[in-house]
Amino acid sequence: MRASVITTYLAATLANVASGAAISKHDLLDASNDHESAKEPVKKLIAEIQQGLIDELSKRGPDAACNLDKVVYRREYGDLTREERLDYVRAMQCMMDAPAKTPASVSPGAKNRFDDFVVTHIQQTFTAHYSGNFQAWHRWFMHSWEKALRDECGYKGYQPYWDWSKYAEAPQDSPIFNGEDDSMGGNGEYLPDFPNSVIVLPEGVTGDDIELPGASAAA
Ligand SMILES: [Cu+2]
Repeated sequence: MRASVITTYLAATLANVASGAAISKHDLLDASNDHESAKEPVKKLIAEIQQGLIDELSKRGPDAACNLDKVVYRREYGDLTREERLDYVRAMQCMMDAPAKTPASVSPGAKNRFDDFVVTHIQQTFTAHYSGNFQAWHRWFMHSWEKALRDECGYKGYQPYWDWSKYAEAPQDSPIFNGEDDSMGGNGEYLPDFPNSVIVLPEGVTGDDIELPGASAAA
């Protein structure tokens, strides 16, 4: 699967950047052929970065504006409990039920609070992407989304993330896309004749054996 090759390429790249070593053709070949082993250096790198942050924040003491007591943890979607996932889904739907703040003159398509964030991302893509703003802009964007979920929809957790490398071989089976009521939805039905599609999906796991949540209940 192409996704796993990209994952392992990134894993190898990150690992080599971290160690300061040059990336050889051999490393890339190894990474593209060995998905599992390529994850280990990335896990190690993440653990080192987290420990470095904890060490740094520990030194600051309780009176610092940003200190260890104020750190929040964002977890992988699959590591949330079922109750936590359901709370996230509920809060997301709450945002979709709340009216947009974006004026129609800015985007008539923004109908709800979820759309506000979609529109903001679409409209600022060409300045937020392809530039040095990329990481800072997205961190602020996700923080704003997380804050809106909590402040406006009573979400109790923090923004989860998706470690797609964990599920690259079968994303349709992952907790985030398995179609259960505590997921973000399923794979949808395969559309064999979709002439205007830019991306033509291969038949297979996108077959009609997978349905969106609620589809079977409604049938
Ligand atoms: Cu973006």
